[in-house]
Amino acid sequence: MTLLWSSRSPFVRKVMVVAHEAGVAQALRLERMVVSGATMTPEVMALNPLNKIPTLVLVDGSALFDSPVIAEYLSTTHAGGALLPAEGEAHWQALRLQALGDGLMELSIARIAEAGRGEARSAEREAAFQAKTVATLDLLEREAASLAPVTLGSIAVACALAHLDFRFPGDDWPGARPSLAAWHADFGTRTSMRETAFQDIY
Ligand SMILES: N[C@@H](CCC(=O)N[C@@H](CS)C(=O)NCC(=O)O)C(=O)O
Repeated sequence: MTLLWSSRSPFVRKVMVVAHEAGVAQALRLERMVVSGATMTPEVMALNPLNKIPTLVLVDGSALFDSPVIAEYLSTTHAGGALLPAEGEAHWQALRLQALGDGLMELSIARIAEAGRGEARSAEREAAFQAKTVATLDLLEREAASLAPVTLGSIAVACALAHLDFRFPGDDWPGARPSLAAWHADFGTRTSMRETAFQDIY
């Protein structure tokens, strides 16, 4: 399998962490891509018309996207479903946490894009992105105990928080959120997280 990959994408990191936790990281060939919402990358477009990474190319040449689909594929096909409980409250809790983690990532990407808009940069839009980020972090602090099982959900949240640390070190989100910070520090010691650290290379 080939993963269209970047060392800077939180969505890519999420599926890489899932691959490590599922024991299939060695089966992935990584192909580095430089993508941007404002341009098209032909190698990505040929496989995923949305131009987004991660995109996973299976052995038969077909492509899977987006990251929740790839994460579920790697989890349920290769880890016996352990990272996504099959049913019941645990199933929906894992997916809900994944949505929160993915949403945090989207907000961070939006903040980066806004900062790059030069004169068109909008303080109002930036404030809205910040407010949604803060509200999501506050919710995760209240629900930190639910992050204990290693699932697609807790992995997504861990990667979103790591991406905040990577891109917005001045945010100091851990300062007022001791439970979330303690959980994240502990999660960061997992081999899957240490093997997939963000790198700002192009
Ligand atoms: N919902 C998608 C989001 C993926 C995403 O936005 N990836 C970014 C890189 S971090 C990307 O490929 N951007 C290029 C583009 O939007 O054209 C997922 O979960 O995979």
